[in-house]
Amino acid sequence: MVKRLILVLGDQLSTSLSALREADKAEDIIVMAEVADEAAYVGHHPKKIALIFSAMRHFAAALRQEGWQVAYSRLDEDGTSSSIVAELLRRGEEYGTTKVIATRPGEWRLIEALEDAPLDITLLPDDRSIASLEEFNAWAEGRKQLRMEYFYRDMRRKTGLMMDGDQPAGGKWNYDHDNRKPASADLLRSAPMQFTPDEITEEVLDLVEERFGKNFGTLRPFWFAVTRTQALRALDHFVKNLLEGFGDFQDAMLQGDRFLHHSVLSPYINLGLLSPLEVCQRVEEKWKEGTVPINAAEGFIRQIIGWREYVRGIYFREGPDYTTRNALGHTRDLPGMYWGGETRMNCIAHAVAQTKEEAYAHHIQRLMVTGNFALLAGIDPHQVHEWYLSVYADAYEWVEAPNTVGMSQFADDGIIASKPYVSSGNYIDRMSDYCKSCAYKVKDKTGEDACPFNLLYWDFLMRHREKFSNNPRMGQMYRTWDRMDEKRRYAVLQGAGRFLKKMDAGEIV
Ligand code: FAD
Ligand code: DLZ
Ligand code: SF4
Repeated sequence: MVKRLILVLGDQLSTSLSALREADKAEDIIVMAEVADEAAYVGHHPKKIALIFSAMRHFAAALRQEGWQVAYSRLDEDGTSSSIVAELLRRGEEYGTTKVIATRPGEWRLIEALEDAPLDITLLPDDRSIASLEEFNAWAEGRKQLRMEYFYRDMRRKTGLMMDGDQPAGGKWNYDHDNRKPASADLLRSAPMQFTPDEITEEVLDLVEERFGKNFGTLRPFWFAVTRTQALRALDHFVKNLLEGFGDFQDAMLQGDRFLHHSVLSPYINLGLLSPLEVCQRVEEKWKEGTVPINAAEGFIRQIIGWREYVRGIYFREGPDYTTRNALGHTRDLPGMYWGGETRMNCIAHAVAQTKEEAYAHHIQRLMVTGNFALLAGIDPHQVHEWYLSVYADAYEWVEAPNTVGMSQFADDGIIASKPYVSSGNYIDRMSDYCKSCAYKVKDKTGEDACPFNLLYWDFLMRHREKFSNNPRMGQMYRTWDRMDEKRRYAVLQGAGRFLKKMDAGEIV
C-alpha cells in the first residue's frame, strides 16, 4: 500500500531535496515524468530538453539503486499524460492515494498548477539555495533600493566564505575593478569538460531529435554532464584549469573561444546536480591553497551567493506578473536574427550562432550583445524573456526572468538595475574581437556603415530622456548629447530610424 507520491521535477535532481528528505523508502513512491507541457511551454533548445531528460533518467536509476520505488514516465511511453498534474492524478489512481509531497517548483506557473490540483499536496520549501525566501524578504523589507552588493555581503557573512572573522578576506568585499581585461586569442585555455553520451543519453537524443528536432538549436554533438558524478568532474576541471583567469577575463568575448574562463556549471547547478554552496566551497578551497588569485575566487563566489541568490529572491518576491512587466513600453517584435536569420552585425551573428550550437552563451554575451541590442531597439521584453527561456540550457524562469526582464531589459522599472545596461559599439569593441570582422564600422558614429549600436544608443536615450535624464548615473550622457553638433545629432537619429525601419521590414541589417 503506497502512502504518498513524492514528486521530483526535472530541475530537482538532488538527493538532499526537501521532498526526498520527507519521504519514506518503504511506503512512498517517487513520481518523475517527462511530459509534453513542460517540454513545450516554450520551444526549448533540443540540447536543453536532452540534458533534462537524460539527467532525469540517470537520477531515477540512481534512486532505484538506493532502494527507492520510482514511477518514471517517459515522454514516448503509452499512457504518459501531458502535464505534471495529470501525471500525479494518474499515478494517484494507480497507487490508490491522493497525498503528494513536492518541493516548491521554480516557476509560478507550475506552483499555481500544483496548488489548484484536486490532490492533497504539501509543498515544501526548496532549501537548496543559500538564502530562504523568508530571509530574502526580511532583508528586502523597508529598503528603498534592493542592491545586490549589500545582500551579497550578508551572504558572505552567513556562509563564512572568504571571511576573516567578520571582515572580508583581503579587506575588500568586491574585486570587480580588476575584472575587466579583454582576452587575447593566443592565450591558450582549456575548454569546459565534455562527456561522451552513454546508452541512456543516446536513447534520449533519438527521442529529442524525433520530437523536437525542429526547435531552434543543434542537438549533436551533445557533451553535457548528466549525472552528479560527471558534474563533480566538470567542477574539478574548472577549478583546476580555468578558475585562475575567471576574474580577469570575466567580461571578455572572443570569436574563436565560446567559453573562455567561464565554468559552464549553471546547467548543473540549476538542475540540482551540484549545490551552489559546495561549488563555492571548492572555489574557496582553491584560493586558500594559493593557486588562484583573490579577484577570481571572490568574483566567482559573488556570482553564485550574490547574483544567483539575489535574482531568486526577486523573482519570488515580485510575484507571478513579473514576466509581463514593460516599464519602458517596448513593443517591437523580436527580429529574425535572434533565430539565426542573417545579420550584418558580427557580434549578434556570433552570439546567436554559438547559442544555437551550444545552448550556451556567457554572461556578457547575453547582457551586452543580445540583451543590449534588444533593449536599444525597443523589443517587447516578454518576447525577449521567452527567447532567453528557450535557448539556454540553464534557463528556468526563477533565474532567467529577473536577469532578462530586470537586469537586461529594465522592464521592472529598476528593481534590479539602477540604470539600463546599454552601451554603444565601443564597449563591445573594447571587450571583444567581433568588430574587426564586422560589416559595420564601430568607429563610425553616423553614415550607412555606422555600427547600429552607436546609432541606437542615442536613439534609446532620447526616446527615454524624461525617464533617465535625472538618473545621477546617466546625466553625463545627456550632457554629452546636448554638447554634440546639431547636424550630427540629426544624422544619428535619422540613421537609427532608417535602421529600425529596415529591420522591421525584414530586410537584412
Ligand atoms: P560563470 O560565468 O562561470 O559564472 C559562475 C556561476 O555564477 C554560474 O554558473 C551561475 O550559477 C552564477 N551566475 C553568474 N551570473 C549570474 C546571474 N546574473 N544570475 C544568476 N546566476 C549567475 N543564468 C542562469 O543560470 N539561467 C538563466 O536562464 C540565465 N539567463 C540569463 C539571461 C540574461 C539576459 C542574462 C544577462 C543573464 C542570464 N543568466 C542566467 C546569468 C548568467 O549569464 C549565467 O548564469 C552564466 O552565463 C552561466 O554560465 P557559466 O556557468 O559559465 O557562468
Ligand atoms: C524544463 C523542463 C522540461 C523541458 N521538461 C520537464 C519534464 O518533462 N518534466 C519535469 O518534471 N520537468 C521538466 N522541465 C523542468 C520544469 O519545467 C521545471 O521544473 C519548472 O519550470 C520549474 O523550474
Ligand atoms: Fe557589433 Fe557594431 Fe562591433 Fe559590428 S561594429 S560587431 S555591430 S559592435
